[in-house]
Amino acid sequence: MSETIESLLGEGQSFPPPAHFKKTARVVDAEIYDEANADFEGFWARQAADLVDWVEEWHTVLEWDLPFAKWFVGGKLNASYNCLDRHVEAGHGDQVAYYWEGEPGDARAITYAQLLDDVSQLANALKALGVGKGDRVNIYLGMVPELPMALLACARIGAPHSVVFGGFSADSLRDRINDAEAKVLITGDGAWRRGTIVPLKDIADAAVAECPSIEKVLVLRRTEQDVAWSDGRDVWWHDLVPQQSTNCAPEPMDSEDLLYLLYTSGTTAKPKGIMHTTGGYLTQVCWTHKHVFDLQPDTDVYWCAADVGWVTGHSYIVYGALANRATCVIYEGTPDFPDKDRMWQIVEKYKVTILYTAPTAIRTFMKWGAEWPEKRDLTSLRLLGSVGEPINPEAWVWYWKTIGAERCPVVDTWWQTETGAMMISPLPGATTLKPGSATFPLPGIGADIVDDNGKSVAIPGGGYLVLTRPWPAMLRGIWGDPERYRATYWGRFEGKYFAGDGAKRDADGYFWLLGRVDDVMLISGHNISTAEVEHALVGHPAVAEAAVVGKTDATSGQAIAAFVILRNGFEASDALVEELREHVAETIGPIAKPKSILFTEELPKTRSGKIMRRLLKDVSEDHALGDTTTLADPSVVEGIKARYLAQAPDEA
Ligand code: 6R9
Repeated sequence: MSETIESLLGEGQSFPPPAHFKKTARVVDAEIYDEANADFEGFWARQAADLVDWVEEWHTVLEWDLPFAKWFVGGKLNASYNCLDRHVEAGHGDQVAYYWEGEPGDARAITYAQLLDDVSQLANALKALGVGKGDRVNIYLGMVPELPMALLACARIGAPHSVVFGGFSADSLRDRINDAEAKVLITGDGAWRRGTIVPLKDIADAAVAECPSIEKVLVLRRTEQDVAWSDGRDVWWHDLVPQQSTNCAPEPMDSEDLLYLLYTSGTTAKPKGIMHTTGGYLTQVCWTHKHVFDLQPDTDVYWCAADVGWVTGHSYIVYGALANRATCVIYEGTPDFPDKDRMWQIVEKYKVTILYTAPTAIRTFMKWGAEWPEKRDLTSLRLLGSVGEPINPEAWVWYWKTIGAERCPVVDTWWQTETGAMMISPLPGATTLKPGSATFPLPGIGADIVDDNGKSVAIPGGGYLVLTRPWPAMLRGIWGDPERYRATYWGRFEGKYFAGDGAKRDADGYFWLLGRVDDVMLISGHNISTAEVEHALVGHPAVAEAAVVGKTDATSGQAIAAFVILRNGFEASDALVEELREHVAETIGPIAKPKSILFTEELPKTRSGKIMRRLLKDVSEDHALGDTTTLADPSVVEGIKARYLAQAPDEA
């Protein structure tokens, strides 16, 4: 296996689109890039007209008052209409919108017609609770079908939603509700996670106790344990929603009306309420979903395995996917419940053709071993996607071989909560892939790599990733803080959006993402990115996952502290520590050798799989731990800290 990987990773290894894939692909040549770049406004205007149904035409494609953009100005539309009604009107009411798989093994298939009825009833229920156009609604649920329904019901009546991921703490929920000044909270009694109940209602109660703006709490019954009740404030979903009419006219919204707020993933300090509006957002999520995934709505079964509480879920489980009339799979639970082949069992059961997941998941599957996917029939798959972090070439190749059987293009999609939609990504019928590279900016997207002075870096070369022109799904600001918006994204390089990521271009102009630049370490005067060292570590056969941070060091300024998860079948030992240090020295150079390596079972991550390096830095510096409320499992970092201090007391 590792020999094959080595030969696949050999110098210049690349993967042209497979002939069978090209035969039916939507885009097979590069002309579209030139056409879009010659006139990006015209390109997006054509997509908006083609892909989206408007109640009223726009009069101006783009008003650009840097850094404030307005797209399709004067246009009116409704996102929920675009996701539901128009498909039912066109005769596709019986097509399944969502195959939902509950963690305990229950399942539902919801057609577009059914979903339209359900969303309309919920929209009417929200109105009955006093929600009007422009009022914010917070949503705090597990991965149940009622979660996408809640987003769409809000969109239907023009109430911006703010989804808080169902794994967040009461404090994070409270802060987000208060920042958005939401009027209603939609939650549930609980959510299933690895066979246990996450007590959503208890957490919500603790949060709402300190949220003066909340008037009503709508509660879905899912896990059925007893919950505390606040009469007058709390309303059961099953008491209110089913009695509503299934007719609810979609509210015509201005193209620039707020569709939702989503608070960024929290690898940085105070969460920011990222604002997304309606017309431009819908246009770009539709276009990218259709072309990057090469979606064939009549035959594909599409599974984005993210959580709806992450931007990936908003754009590619809900808005982009449904606007394109995809048949989608959603799964409630964790990939190892009841066993480590749950994902593959679901692919087999629904004959999934397109799978979109995160590198952290892929590395976990690698760690569990190929025997799990090999037990299942995965021959329905035809395209694989990756998002959330740089995907290391070993994981890419494993995904390509073990899951895709060397048949399915792997699209690595770079984007952010702030960009709203994919920005740098292959078009699978046209782009020759290189494992580990997100390849090129999509048609119409302007991206560049610049140095400290904002000057474009020659090819090949590396620096800061910037976006050079406005794009339709771009954030419109930070809720309540236009100055912070300008300073955070537009303040560093004049006239350019700074993404916060480091990147390099190889001699062929391919983009390689290197992770957040605040994750760059300064070792004896050299800039070394955490991603580079982590890539080197996971390139060793014993390593499943790795995270590194720079800790203060008297001699080198910073020294590298590494945290490593081993693959099944490998034992932690001092000899292995030495071997890994040598391995990094050989791969990158002696300067990048980790000073310490701690073997661990888990790493502190957000639910979207991003390693929270600032917490590992707190560990390595023996500081009090910073805000851990956005962690998927806050206990992980406490455990690591205890072992780190026990292993290296003299260094801490
Ligand atoms: C969609 C999403 C954004 C940050 C982004 C970057 C990292 C996402 C990536 C990737 C390398 C990819 N990131 N996709 N890095 N390759 N394909 O993840 O949004 O949660 O806001 O995170 O994630 O660092 O800046 P969000």
